[in-house]
Amino acid sequence: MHLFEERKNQLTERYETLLNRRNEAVPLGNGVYDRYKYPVLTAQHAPLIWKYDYNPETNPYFSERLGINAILNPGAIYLNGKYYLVARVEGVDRKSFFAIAESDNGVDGFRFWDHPVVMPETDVPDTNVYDMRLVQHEDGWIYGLFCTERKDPDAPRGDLSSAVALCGIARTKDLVTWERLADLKTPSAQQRNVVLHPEFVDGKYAFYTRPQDGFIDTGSGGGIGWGLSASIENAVIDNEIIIDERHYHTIKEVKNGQGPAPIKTKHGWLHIAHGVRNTAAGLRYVLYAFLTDLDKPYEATYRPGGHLIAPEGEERVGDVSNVVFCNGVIATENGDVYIYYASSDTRIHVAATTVDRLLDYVLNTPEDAFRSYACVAQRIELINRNLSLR
Ligand code: M1P
Repeated sequence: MHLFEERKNQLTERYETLLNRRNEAVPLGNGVYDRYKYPVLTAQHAPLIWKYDYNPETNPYFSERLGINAILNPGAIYLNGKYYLVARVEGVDRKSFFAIAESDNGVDGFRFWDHPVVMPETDVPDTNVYDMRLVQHEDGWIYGLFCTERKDPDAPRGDLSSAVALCGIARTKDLVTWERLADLKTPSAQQRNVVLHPEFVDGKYAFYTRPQDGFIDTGSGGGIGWGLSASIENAVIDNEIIIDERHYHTIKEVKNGQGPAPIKTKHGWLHIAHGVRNTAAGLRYVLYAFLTDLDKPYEATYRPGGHLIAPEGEERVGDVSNVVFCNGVIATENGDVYIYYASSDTRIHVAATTVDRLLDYVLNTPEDAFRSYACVAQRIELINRNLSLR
């Protein structure tokens, strides 16, 4: 057989085997959630027609023409009985774009649509777009909020790294056609990890923000912010407050950011966020959870201490190692929850749980005690209660 045909057939067979692989929950987790054995999306899940030229005349070796480097940080939504991920797909040219993969059960069988999302630009073209948060808003639209990154126009000559990160906003009814709205304006010079709250608050659109001084460093501020805007077409936040601050010697010492839009529960809004601390090996990103008041989503009511999910095993290694990051979660009508998280900016995993299990976690996990002595007292209190029960 001709080399072209042989490679095409073998690669197609390997691709279909990967997509048809069943996933399985890893037994005996921590009781809060169950990790799954295999990532749900990796660079190898990118369709072959995205990468190879299928014409033997112009591609006799059946070689990749447009490679894919990583698939990470997906927004997530459950529509008409299907699970959709709007993944961040990063080409070998470093540019990210959005593409939609769908599954019937949320834990395996994710298959990309043939075409990536065509995200319209504003008058100021995006250099890179990534990390979409999908929100089914009560106004009837599905919104996608994402980071739009452009070269810093004030960077000194020769500085080719300084960038400006802002929140791009687009909306859709079907995930196919997207209407781009104006970028969010806030008092902060830079924004990442901006999320739209699913309901109006005081009759306005409500946003979780993450103000920062520089592109990488949050600078003197940071924390998860909050602000309201009367308009979504030209969204402007005049007053930005911090609702979840960074804290010395915690998992969110260096920076933090809202994950997906919060899940509405009978006890309040359930949030998943990421916290970052510095180590000798570089930044370490973990996920944490907290609960806010149903009527005042900007007021925290429960803050379990420590991380909810930290990178483990192969999750610890990738393009940006020691990172887990979540901007997509699905809560179904029957209370099942699927947390989609990327590891080390390379691949996407799922952890399965329920609203009840997450509520049990946030309501009953002690807050961070902030000092070793106080943490020992917390643990001794647990041990003593257990000694009388075992
Ligand atoms: O590399 C880890 C993450 O870094 C950024 O997140 P943050 O702004 O909170 O530091 C983002 O670029 C994110 O995409 C990335 O996963």
